[in-house]
Amino acid sequence: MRITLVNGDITEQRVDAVVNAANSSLMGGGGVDGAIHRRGGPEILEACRKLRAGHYGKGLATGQAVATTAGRLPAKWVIHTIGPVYSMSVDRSELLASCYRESLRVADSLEARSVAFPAISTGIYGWPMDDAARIALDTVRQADTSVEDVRFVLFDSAAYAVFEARL
Ligand code: AR6
Repeated sequence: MRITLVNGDITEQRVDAVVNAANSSLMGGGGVDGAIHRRGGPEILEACRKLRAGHYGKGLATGQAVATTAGRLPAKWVIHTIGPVYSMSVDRSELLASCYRESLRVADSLEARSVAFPAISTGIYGWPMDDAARIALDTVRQADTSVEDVRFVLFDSAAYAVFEARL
């Protein structure tokens, strides 16, 4: 597996699957979730509504992942995963690692070979970037997956520098 880092916008990535840092409602939000729904168009929300009407009536649990169409994005699928909110008192690292593992598992089920990840939980959910980068890179490196190309798309140069130092 090849791991690459990009300083940019995940909605512009030409990959098989783009991972969304969503929330359990799957109904959209701010940050990368807002950007993906804006650029991808209403088809993505429509697909999320169908998931909620079916198997995911209570929403998606933290650490899990599920795929929808990517709508108008230059990707085939969006894999929505729910990162944990950072906590100083409870160690939720395993849930953050699970987001990466489960996303790759869903990617495998779609036969996706290239996947773009944002730095899950490092925005609104408050996870410190350095620790998030360690968990992201370790988990992806150790994953048993057929995905060949994993791209971490970091929105700003500070986040990029942190991932670069860890890689
Ligand atoms: N491309 C790549 N990375 C981005 C982009 C983008 N277009 N936009 C933001 N980031 P966040 P979370 C970075 O807050 O912390 C939503 O409301 C951002 O700089 O998007 O997992 C959901 O609905 C940060 O480093 O996700 C949830 O309620 C990283 O993406 C909640 O936020 C993640 O920031 C999830 O919070």
